[in-house]
Amino acid sequence: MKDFPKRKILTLCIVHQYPRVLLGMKKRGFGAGRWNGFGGKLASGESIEDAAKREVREEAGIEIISLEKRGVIEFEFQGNPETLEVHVFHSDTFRGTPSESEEMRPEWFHIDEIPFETMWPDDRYWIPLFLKGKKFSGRFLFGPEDAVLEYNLREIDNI
Ligand code: 8WZ
Repeated sequence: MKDFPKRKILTLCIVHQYPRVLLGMKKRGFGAGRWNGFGGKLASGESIEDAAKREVREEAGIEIISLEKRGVIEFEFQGNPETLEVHVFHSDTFRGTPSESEEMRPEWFHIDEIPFETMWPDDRYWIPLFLKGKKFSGRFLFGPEDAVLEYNLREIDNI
């Protein structure tokens, strides 16, 4: 008997070496066809930070050195009781050279040329805060075609 809406935890890591960010084109699965940071689900027993680093290693072929949690965003899809809780990380230091994986095709973007039209529709709201070094928390409700029906977003001092 499921009485409580399910929460699924996801990580999302954006490498930011001013004035560029590293994004990946998702090649298959959830979010395919969109540029995004690197991330995904936790493996069993794994911490959220370890999952964030592992996903970047698996998807972009680089080893994250620095990692800072910058945001937590809840996502809901209209008509679906499941909540996605995405933990957003900032990294500015890594080892290696980004390389394409089965999952993602990495590319650097100048911060003035972020491809918002080909990203999740929430990104245009929170990425400006992220790039200014702010911490934030928010919630987005998506409707048909992943349109943003409602959202809230606020800066926070402590995450
Ligand atoms: C997003 C997102 C619903 C949703 C999910 C994700 C996601 C998948 C894996 C990690 O995060 O990422 C962004 N930028 N918007 C919306």
